[in-house]
Amino acid sequence: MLLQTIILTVVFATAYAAASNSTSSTMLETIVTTVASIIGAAVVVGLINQQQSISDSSSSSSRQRKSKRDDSSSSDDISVEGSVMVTLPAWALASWEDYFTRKYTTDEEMMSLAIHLSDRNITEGTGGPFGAAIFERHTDNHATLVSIGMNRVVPLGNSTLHGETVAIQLAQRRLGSFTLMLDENKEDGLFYDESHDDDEKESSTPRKRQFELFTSCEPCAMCLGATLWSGVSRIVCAATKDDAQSIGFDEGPVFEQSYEHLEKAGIQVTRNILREDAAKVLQRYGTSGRIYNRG
Ligand code: AZG
Ligand code: ZN
Repeated sequence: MLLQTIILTVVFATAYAAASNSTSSTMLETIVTTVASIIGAAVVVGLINQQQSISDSSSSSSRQRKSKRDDSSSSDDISVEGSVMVTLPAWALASWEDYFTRKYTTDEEMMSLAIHLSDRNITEGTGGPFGAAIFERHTDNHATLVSIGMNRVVPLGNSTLHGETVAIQLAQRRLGSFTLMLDENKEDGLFYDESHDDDEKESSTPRKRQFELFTSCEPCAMCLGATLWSGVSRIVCAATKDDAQSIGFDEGPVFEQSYEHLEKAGIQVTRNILREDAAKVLQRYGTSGRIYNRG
């Protein structure tokens, strides 16, 4: 700004001097000189402004990048380098209303949705043959749908987007919490008020909400871990790890002890619900679908 003021002052002074000193030049020449000086000054000032705004924006975005690194509580960074998109395919969004308004009570009803998602994902070419859904179980035993997921590894170029991890991420996003271990009163069920004495705690401890993960196939090693950290209180599986491995998928280090670990952590495990239906979907994919593994 200082530089611009100096330039304009010099220009006006030059123009004024030209006008007052000229004895030989005509009035017309003086006017032309003045106008040309002003236009020249305007161009110079414009160039300076442009240069300043470029350097301002680059230094503010580098400031922004730095502050994102330094301050984990800052708001979302939506730059390509600083964000990841996890999306459901269009057909799933189109069926959203239908899926969410259905009545769910039995394990079979809920698992049918997870298997349907795995099957449709193959038909529509929107990912691998795995589907999942998270339900909230209510005290009268009926359940409501919280989120759905299907394998999105190849279409979204992201090896972590298995059916289970997509459903977990969308459920947590929807509930605004990094854990599904929530209680009826608090948004984040991890922390109880320790100022209460034990008697009070017993009578006033709010009921823990129950979220259940249904998956069309037993989880791989990654999804076992994701299930543990997700805060769900139950996992229900259809096809087995062997069914997935029989068509070429590598499910990683998953052992019977892995399930025991989940149980010890308070996560109820139920397996083989509609296993044959889910295994048929895997078989259908196995004949023509892309098996991606480490290679
Ligand atoms: C997989 N196994 C399960 N259970 N779910 C997925 O999305 C998978 N992708 N690869 N193996
Ligand atoms: Zn997985």
